[in-house]
Amino acid sequence: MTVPSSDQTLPDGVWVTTGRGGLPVVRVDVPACTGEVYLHGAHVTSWRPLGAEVLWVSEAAVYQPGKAIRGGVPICFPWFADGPGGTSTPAHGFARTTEWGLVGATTDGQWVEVILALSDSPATRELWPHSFTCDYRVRMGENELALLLTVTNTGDEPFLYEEALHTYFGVTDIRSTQVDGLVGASYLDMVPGADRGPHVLDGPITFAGEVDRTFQGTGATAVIRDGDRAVTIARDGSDSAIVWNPWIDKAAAMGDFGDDEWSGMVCVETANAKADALTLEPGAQHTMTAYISV
Ligand code: TA6
Repeated sequence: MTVPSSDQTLPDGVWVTTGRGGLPVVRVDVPACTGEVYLHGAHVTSWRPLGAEVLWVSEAAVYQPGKAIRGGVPICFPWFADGPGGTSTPAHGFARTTEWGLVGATTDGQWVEVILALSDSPATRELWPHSFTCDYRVRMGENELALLLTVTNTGDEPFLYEEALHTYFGVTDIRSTQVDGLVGASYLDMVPGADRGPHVLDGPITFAGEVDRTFQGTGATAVIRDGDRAVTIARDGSDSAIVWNPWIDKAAAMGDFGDDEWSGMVCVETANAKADALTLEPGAQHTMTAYISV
């Protein structure tokens, strides 16, 4: 369990405590918002601007080492799904199931920024033989949650990687939800048995079954329309977006996803995946940012 040293000074409204499953969690409680980030996976599990939760976490989520928390913002790194070659495990990489270090937190009285870091270790090098650091800044405010993931190649060989902020959003009912902003973008249909494509999106994304689309080559801003609510996901340094709802059967097949929870969530993910995978030269770094606003 990596918690700040005793002399770590955290600003008022930010503290480390023991969360679900006995895992260390950074809690934020300032006038603008409350929120929480588990050190496990640097996993944001709550952002409540003015008391209203924006993220979704399954009631059946498991909080234990080695298991990704179902919901919030899992960090997929250094690959997405089963990776560029289709053979990488664990699914979505190891960052979301590794404990990150808490570097510190700052505040300007309105927003709070929590900074976490991950670097290579014998365990990560077993899975992915490269030296790296990840710096993750979680900036929570009244109107925006900004997530900034910076990857640095600290080795002496170039490496190729994928990354995603696999964000789960709560919605009233997926059957009356739509995702705007990606019209005209090219996507791969990843639903098992579907024509993979690529396809070009010709209208808003609506949901009447499992949807699993990996958009490529687009930095367009997506908007989740949930009744009179709109949640905007703007991206910087991201050329992929993934939109996912498991629908009934896939939800029932996941042990950490309630059978009836499928209608209350949608993933709109900020990523660089598949054809948008990145190559970093030694010493180079890249930052991908999601700006989530309500
Ligand atoms: O982002 C969509 C996706 O790749 C889906 O295919 C589904 O597998 C989802 O991620 C969840 O993956 P997980 O490994 O967290 O169960």
